[in-house]
Amino acid sequence: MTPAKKTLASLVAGIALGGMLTGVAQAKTVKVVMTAKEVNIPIDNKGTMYPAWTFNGTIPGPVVRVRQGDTVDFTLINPSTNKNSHAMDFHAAQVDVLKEFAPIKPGTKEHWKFVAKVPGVFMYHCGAMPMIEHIARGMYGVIIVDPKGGYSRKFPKPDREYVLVQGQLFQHPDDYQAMLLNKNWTNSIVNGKIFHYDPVHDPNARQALVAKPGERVRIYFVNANVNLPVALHPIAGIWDRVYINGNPRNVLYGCPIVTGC
Ligand SMILES: [Cu+2]
Repeated sequence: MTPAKKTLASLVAGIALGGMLTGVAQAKTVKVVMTAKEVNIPIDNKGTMYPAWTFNGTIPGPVVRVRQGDTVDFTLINPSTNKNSHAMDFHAAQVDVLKEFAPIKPGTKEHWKFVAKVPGVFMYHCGAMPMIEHIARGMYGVIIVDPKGGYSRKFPKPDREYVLVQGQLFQHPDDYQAMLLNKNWTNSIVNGKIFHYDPVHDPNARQALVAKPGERVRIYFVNANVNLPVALHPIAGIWDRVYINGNPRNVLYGCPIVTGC
């Protein structure tokens, strides 16, 4: 197995978050608009292009962040330039799967709302068929639902936050039968690129996760692999606290590896 094929994600980087949770606040409505884009994008640090399907043109799609109790006012646009139907499935939403999550054709758009009732870090993804191909090609992302009570002793305020989303890259992007059988996958990607933040294994890597000594860093991790679990391990370190699915009530202490994601 090559280093690229390891599912042990080297913890080196991610999408830095700016908006941090502060005190208790009133519930609000958060407008989110996403456009399904079938585009060629670089899949590694050298710039190798890949025929991706995306939300807003990137893998993963944009991070959505709301507070528990907020209403997400969502619009999905599927431009007429696309060849395929697309959909949105927020794992933070409790709605009618046949209605809100239904696919829409190119040249159309849809609008729906949901209340984010449960705190945590949730995947979102396209649910159009073949779903495994839409996800493997890049139609996934993260919604963070901050707890309505704010920070606490059990859920202390971090100094830095990062979002890491792991995906699985397949040799043939349109061979969904191989994806179902977990065949012909070639690389793990973190936030859309092979060795994205890993200058140890890739001299072309230009980004890394940074932190000063003594800082508390919170990682929001989502496994968007279509057919593999992940064992997320900080090399030469131990997770101080792990919140399963990002819910502050699901706290574990002193974990070297997080499995079952
Ligand atoms: Cu799709």
